[in-house]
Amino acid sequence: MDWSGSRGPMEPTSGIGFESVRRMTLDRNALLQAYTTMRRIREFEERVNSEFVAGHVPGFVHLYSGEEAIAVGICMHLDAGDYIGSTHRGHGHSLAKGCDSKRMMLEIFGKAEGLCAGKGGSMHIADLERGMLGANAIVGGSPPLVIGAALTAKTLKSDRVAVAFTGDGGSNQGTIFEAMNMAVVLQLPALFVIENNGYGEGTAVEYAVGAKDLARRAAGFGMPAVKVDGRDFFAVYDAAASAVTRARAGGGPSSKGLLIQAIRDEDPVIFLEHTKFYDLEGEVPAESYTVPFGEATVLREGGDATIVALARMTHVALEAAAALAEKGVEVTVIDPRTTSPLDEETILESVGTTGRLLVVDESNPRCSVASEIAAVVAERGFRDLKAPIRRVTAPHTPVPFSPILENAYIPSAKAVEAAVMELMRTS
Ligand SMILES: Cc1ncc(C[n+]2csc(CCOP(=O)(O)OP(=O)(O)O)c2C)c(N)n1
Ligand SMILES: [Mg+2]
Repeated sequence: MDWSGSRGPMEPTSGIGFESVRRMTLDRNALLQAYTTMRRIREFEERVNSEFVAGHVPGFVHLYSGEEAIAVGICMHLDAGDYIGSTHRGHGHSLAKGCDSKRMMLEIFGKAEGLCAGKGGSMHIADLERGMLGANAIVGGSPPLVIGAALTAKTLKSDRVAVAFTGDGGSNQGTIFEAMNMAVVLQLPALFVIENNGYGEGTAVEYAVGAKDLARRAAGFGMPAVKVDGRDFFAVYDAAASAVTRARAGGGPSSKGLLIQAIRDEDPVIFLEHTKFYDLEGEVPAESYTVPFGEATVLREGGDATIVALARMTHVALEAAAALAEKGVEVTVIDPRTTSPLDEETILESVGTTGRLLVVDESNPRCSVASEIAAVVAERGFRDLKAPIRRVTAPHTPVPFSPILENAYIPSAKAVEAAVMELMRTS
């Protein structure tokens, strides 16, 4: 939310939006809710202020007067289970999120019946039952907490979102940069609301922000941002509608295939990522999709031999298969995709047709997946075999350091091709 732009921070907004067609999207009840919540925040704080001035309130208080439309415009899109993290100016956020005003006031007075048993006061009001993770005396404190909540929401596969409120001054803290980056990288259902009231204590935003435009910073993290007049409830409400919907739907780049399946699985999953895949490019569906565990994929079909290849070795096997085809030898290439569970049936079915099996694995041969697959076929498909099972693996030695030796160590397409030819000869 930004007050900067053509108008000065404190100039009144013209056409504040009440005649706007946007108004039509809210029914009477919603309009009343918006108005009464903003009004409740203002009156609550007027009382806090008079009590503070009279010396009745321990500690310090920061008021949210004039910013009510932000908290209410955002929080009207949130459900009880959604999370918010607030600033040192947290009364408005708390009330907009549904915290009990009486228990908030008791907290501000340091009473045992307060929301935090009177231990926190104004700058530490929290109500976990309402998803209010807390006001923060530490400027820039809420974004890291909020992405933790967003990560919880994502891990639990809930559709909850988490909103971090921060001031313009707070937006210069390293914590928010780290949180924004992590939110994009981990695809978290998080929303960052920068309440730009023109000043961080006595320092003008024009002085303190190198980029001049706070909203444009978001592009550097790969996240969309909008800038709206934070005094215009309707503008905030509209902007929040699409932002919250996007966060709830988990917008942005996402994990796909086996990785997302692994993340969603209830059991612990070991996901082995081959760094040599990082350079590979290929077409993938735009939307997120899953690949079930225990379902092999047949990458190429041929009747002479079956190659079961693991991970990057699928590419090596396909290269060998193309070379073999030129020699008139047609092979099936199977990628099991997962080794536990292992799709034994697809492998056995293919071996039933070809009668020959070569397993290609980049690991060492002893106690390996290649040996396991060989054993499964020996046990369950022995009668189909026309030739002894073969394996092409790394040697039974540690990985050599020298790049030349390492290249020789990793199974090559040539080695795979030679092994298939050997299979053809021995049958
Ligand atoms: C880490 C940290 N540094 C400094 C302070 C002192 N401090 C309290 S409020 C404030 C200004 C915050 O400005 P902004 O984020 O724009 O919030 P506003 O008060 O304008 O709503 C500062 C620097 C603090 N509380 N925490
Ligand atoms: Mg400020």
